[in-house]
Amino acid sequence: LNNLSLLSPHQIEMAKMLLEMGQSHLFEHWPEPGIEDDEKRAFFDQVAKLDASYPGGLVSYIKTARKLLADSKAGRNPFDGFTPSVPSGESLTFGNDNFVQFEETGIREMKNAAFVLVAGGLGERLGYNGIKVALPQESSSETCFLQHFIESILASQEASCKLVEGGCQRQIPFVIMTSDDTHARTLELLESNDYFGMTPTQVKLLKQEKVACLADNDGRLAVDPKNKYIIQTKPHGHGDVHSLLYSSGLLNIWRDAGMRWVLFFQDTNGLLFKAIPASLGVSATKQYHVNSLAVPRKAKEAIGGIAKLTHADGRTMVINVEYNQLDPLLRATVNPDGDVNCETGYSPFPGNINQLILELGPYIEELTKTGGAIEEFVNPKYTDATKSSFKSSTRLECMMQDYPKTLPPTARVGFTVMDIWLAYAPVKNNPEDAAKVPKGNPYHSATSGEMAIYRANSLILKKAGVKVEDPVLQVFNGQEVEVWSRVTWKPKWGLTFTDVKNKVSGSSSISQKSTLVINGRNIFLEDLSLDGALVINSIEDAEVKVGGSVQNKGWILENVDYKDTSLPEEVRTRGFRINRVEQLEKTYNEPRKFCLKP
Ligand code: UGB
Repeated sequence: LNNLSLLSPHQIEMAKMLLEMGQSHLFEHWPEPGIEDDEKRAFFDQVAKLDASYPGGLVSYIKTARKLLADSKAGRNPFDGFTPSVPSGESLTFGNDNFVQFEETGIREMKNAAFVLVAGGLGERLGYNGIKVALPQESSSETCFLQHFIESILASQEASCKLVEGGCQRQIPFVIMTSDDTHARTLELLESNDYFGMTPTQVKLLKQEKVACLADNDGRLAVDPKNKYIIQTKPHGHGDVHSLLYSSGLLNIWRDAGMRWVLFFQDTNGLLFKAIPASLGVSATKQYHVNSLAVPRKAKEAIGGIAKLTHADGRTMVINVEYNQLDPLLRATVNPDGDVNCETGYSPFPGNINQLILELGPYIEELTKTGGAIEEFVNPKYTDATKSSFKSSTRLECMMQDYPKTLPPTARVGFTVMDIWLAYAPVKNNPEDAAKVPKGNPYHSATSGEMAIYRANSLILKKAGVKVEDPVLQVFNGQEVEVWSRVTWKPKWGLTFTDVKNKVSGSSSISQKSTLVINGRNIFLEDLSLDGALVINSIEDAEVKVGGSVQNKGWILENVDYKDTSLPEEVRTRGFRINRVEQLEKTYNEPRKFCLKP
């Protein structure tokens, strides 16, 4: 208290609040005024920041923490009283009429959508030292995730505006949620690459702040062990995206500009944009306020399951139940065996891939009530069964997919299940952990993420009529994967299945050892027989017909060991590198028609 004289009126207020909230331990070892005064002021700067960046301030944070910590100690299940059942949603099969129809509707709606990428996570599980969006999604074209996302949004914008009579100038807004861990490097990646072709003002970065750590069950804030003037902080989770969007004022700007949808997505799923047009079509057709994208899920797979929860008092909600909660919930209610596969070989609960499509109007209405606050949880690691102390400090967390939890029963909450090969192959696990994934479950590694892109592109081409040779099985970093022909294309070449079909004609074939990199828009495959590597680059106004027989030694995948520290991390995490032995590379940079027929 002697130190109060050092403080500004606002800082004094903060100090009183902390004392009232049982946080006197924070000042226990503070020396007399005159000693370390700057550090004391800096402490209050941090307190003010923590207070301002949490809805309801620190008082609210500490109160919620006490309640959730007491629930956790008592072993209270957040789903007590709820019985899970399998909800109904839209299940799509790639390429059939229904799918094509939804894609068409989706593309029409795309100009009314804003995209939000949550990229504040560092990806501890992946063990990569850079930011995840800078990782190449595949190493044939070496396109990084962020570039692919931006080019997909730009291609969607263009395709959608083309459908408007007389065209339209709409620029699809793109928000990236960053954190202190990722902000500077994300900005630097954008700036050093001219925003990958997007207008810089089209992109907005919103930085999430960390929250205070909790030292014990009484909700005492944790002090940094090395510096008594710093409160320990940790990430609060991707759920922050809702309060950040709300406080940024962007939602109202979008609404006033005539936008109708907000699409949320995660940082390393290279397949996602293949699923977006059709899912947005589902949202528009079914008028879903909330549409979660989902894929068939293996029981116990480490992704959340979408379930309908019905409470004894009649309340129902369709919500993601995280994988660690689904099994106990099922055991306690409808199935003593817990989370098990059904006769299809998959869990009856679709897997949440954390891609959400929200209708903007109802979203704003809801956030106006909640301020964007999302139901939180706490996950302390206790030292023993008495649950009286923690191994290390904990904090409150929140997840973006918990948004529907506060919605009224009238809200239209649905989901769209897609083929897994089309929609979901995130890069989350390091090689060692991926190699330990039970056989048959997805690895979710850099290796599987890249292979999934080749497989999806090969399967799409196959469906469009190209003869693509069957894959071979190969092992990289201890993971057995299907290796398909390495086919990649720019989003503007084939955003939808219809686009791809329009680019392919006659009778074309691609052998398994082949690589095909399509780097342009108006490139048409006609009676092409490819056995080797072919790279086609073309400018916007060139039109290139690619046919004939291309045969060369091609690009070979060579195994590398992830422990070999002489190699770049991007290569090691995949377990292979591409040896570009021989290829045919053609570049067309004049605005006219060309024909490649070797
Ligand atoms: N993220 C942030 O932007 N800020 C944060 O504070 C934390 C993360 P993870 P997670 O796809 O398999 C989710 O860590 O949270 C970003 C779903 O909850 O990769 O363990 C981060 O940058 C789960 O239901 O995933 O699990 C990244 O883009 C399931 O769908 C994103 O949030 C699972 O993803 C996800 O962060 C999955």
